Amino acid sequence: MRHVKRVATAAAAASAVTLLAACGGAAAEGDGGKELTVVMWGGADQETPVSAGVQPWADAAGVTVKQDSPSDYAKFRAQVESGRVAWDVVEVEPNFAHTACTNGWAVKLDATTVDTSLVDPETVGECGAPLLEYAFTIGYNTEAFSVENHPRTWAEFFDTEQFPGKRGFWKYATGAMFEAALLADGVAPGELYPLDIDRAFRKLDTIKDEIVFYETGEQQQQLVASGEVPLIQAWNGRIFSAAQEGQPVANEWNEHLLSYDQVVIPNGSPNADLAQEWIAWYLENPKAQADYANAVAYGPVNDAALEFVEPDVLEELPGAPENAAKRAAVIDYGYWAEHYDAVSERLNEWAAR
Ligand code: ABU
Repeated sequence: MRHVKRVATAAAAASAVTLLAACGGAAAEGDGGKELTVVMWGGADQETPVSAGVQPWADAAGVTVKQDSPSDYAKFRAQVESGRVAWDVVEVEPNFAHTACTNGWAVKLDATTVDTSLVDPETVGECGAPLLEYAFTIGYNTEAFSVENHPRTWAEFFDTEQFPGKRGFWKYATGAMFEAALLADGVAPGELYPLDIDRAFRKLDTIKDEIVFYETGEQQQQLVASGEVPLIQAWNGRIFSAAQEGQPVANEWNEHLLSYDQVVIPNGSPNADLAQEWIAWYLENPKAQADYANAVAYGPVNDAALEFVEPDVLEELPGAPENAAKRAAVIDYGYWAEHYDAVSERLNEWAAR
């Protein structure tokens, strides 16, 4: 994992906040035992990072793992501001990790517990530790489009005459729809940032009637596998795991956009010390990361994991040489830390029109 772009430490916080008392979370420990509540993006593919990446640590440490989903930035902030924090570890995008850290919604990684030297420093924030590397690919339904004849570029993804049917995008501004629209409109990959949002909206206007937004990874898989939305801007691992289950879907890697997620600890988490311990364990455990990669084909964050990844899965990772050669760009989360709120507001208004 060597290709990501750090969130600029100087990036302005996207939102102002009045932080209420951050102590004394609301989550009670059921039977007095140790608990850790983990929040990710939901669906079957949340089971794997938990079973491979959290449970072995929990079994050894005598901790009961609880889960919630999907990650939700408004809920995260509301929990912290109300002082009633039920979540302990939350998978988020790096721009949110940065914003949460700057505003005091997330706690800093404890350097005496968490050894971040084990992973690419570009992926580490003051509050966020990397969990996985992934790519926004062109996901397609293989019954609607063949391996030989499907969109291979974002320009073709936007071409509804040559490739008819609905197009799916993640409903969040960071879901890479703006990057895809600009690439489709002819912007050179190296000149994507700062994003020309007006130009991106003009391009999105051209296919607006065909756009379907998904909220969770599970919806993404259902929409493309059912053929309801035969073309979707996808998370590569969701398409990989659906294909493994026999669903008629495939990733087109050409012009993919590289990304990664981090985990953060909400300020006021009732089990923040355990959360720090788990993060430390995860970064130190290549086998756990490899088990996760083998199931979902997301890139591990500690390169030592690669030796435990199955050869056929290695080829499906964003860092595989053949895939990496097809990369259009790396998502710039420094840009997004600054612009997320404003672009989200515009996106919501545009979608509602
Ligand atoms: N943001 C991508 C998360 C990976 C997944 O849940 O499939």
